Amino acid sequence: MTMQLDVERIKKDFPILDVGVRGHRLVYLDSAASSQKPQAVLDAMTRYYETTHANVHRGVYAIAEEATRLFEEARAKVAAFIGAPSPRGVVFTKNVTEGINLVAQSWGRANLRPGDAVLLTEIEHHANLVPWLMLKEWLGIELRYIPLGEEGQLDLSDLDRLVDGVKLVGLTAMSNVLGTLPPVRRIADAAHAAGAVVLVDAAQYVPHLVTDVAELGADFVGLTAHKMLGPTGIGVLWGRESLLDEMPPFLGGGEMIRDVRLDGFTPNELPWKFEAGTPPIAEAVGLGAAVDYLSGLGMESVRAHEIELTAYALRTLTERFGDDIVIHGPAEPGMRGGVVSFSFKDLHPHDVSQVLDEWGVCVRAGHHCAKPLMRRLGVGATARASFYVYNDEADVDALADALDKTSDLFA
Ligand code: 7TS
Repeated sequence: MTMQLDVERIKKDFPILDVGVRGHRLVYLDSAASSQKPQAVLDAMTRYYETTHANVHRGVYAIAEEATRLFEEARAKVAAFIGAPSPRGVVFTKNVTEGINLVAQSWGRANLRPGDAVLLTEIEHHANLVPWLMLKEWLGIELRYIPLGEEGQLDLSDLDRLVDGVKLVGLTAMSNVLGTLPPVRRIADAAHAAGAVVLVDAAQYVPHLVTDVAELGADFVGLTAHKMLGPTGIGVLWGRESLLDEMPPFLGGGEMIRDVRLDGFTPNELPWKFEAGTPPIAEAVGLGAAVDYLSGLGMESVRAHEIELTAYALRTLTERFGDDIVIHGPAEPGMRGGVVSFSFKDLHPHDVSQVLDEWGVCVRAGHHCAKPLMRRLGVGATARASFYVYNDEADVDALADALDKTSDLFA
C-alpha cells in the first residue's frame, strides 16, 4: 500500500535542514543536483570508520573481513533495490558519469567500428553525450538523436527509422531539466528489435521511482549515490552479466586482476573486473544505508509524494505569477519528475537564484549540463527547483514568496 510520507518527521532526519541561511531556514530545492543526507547515512559511514575500516578483499584479520562484508552487503542491497538478478552485475563506479564512460570505452571499443551508429536523445545530460562524442572523434561512429517534440516529450514518430541499424541506444530515464519520463521500455523494445543494446542513464530516476532493470528493458543502467541520499564519490553501473562478461576491463590496476605477469594479465571475475584500485568503501556503506532509508519510506510513497508536490508547485507558480513565469516540460504532474525548470519575467536565472538565496531558498540556475537541450528550448539557461522526500508545500510557498520579492527588487 502506498503510504503518505510524513515530511515533518523526515525533515528531522536531515541535520542540514536545521542550518539557517541569513536568518532564514534552509529551503533546499536543488536535489536534482545533489540530495541531502539523512543522519542514518552519516552514522553508518562514521560507524564504519570508527569501528572497522580496513582495505577490502585482502586482509584476513577481523576488521578487514568485516569491511569486505559491509562493502559486499551494500552491493547486494543496491542489486535488490533496482531489481538486478544478482550482485555480480552491480559494478561500483565513482558516479554515473564514470559508469557511462565505462560502457562507451569498454563495450564501445569492443563492439563499435567506424561508421557504426549510436542513438541518443536531445534531452541528455552531458554525461550521456560527451563519452559518445569522444568515440565519434576517436572512432568515427555516427551519432543520431531522438528529437524533443511537443509538451516536453520525446518525438518518437520517426523511431523506427532512427533505430534502424544502430548498435546502442542510450537515453535518460528522467530529464534533469524538464522532468520528462521517456517511455524507456517502448524505446528499449524497438532498440532490441533492431539488434541494439540499451543503456539507461537512471541518475534522476532511481532516487525517485520504483526501479526494476528488467521492466525498464535495459542492458546497462547507471546511477549515482549522491542524488539518492547517499554520499558523493560512488555510483553504480548495472549491466547484463552476459554483456559484462564479454567486455574488456575499463581501468587497470589492483583489484581488477586475477593474475599479473610481466607479459600480460588475467582479469578478475565480475563485478571486480571493473573495479580497479581501492574502491569507495565507506561510500558503499553510506549508499547501502541510503537504500535502506529509501526502502523504509517505500519508493511508491516517494513517487506519490513528488507527484503531489509537483502538482502543487505547478499550480502555485502559475496562479501567482501567470504570464510572468514560463515552466518548461510536461504540464501533467504524473508525466514528470519533481524538477521544475522555469524562466521568470525577463530576468537572468542567475539573478533569480541569487535573490532567492537571500531568503534561504536554494535553486540551481544555468544550463544544467544539458547545453544541446537548452539550445533546443531556445534559452541560454533556466532556474530550476527540484524536490525530494524532505520537501513540502511550505517549501514551495517559500519559493513563491521569494520570487515575489525578486519581482519587487527588479521592478
Ligand atoms: N545524468 C543525469 C540525468 C544527471 O541529472 C546528472 C547530474 C548526471 C547524469 C551526472 O551525475 P554525476 O553524479 O555523474 O555527476 N545532474 C546534475 C544536475 O542536474 N545538476 O547538477 C548535476
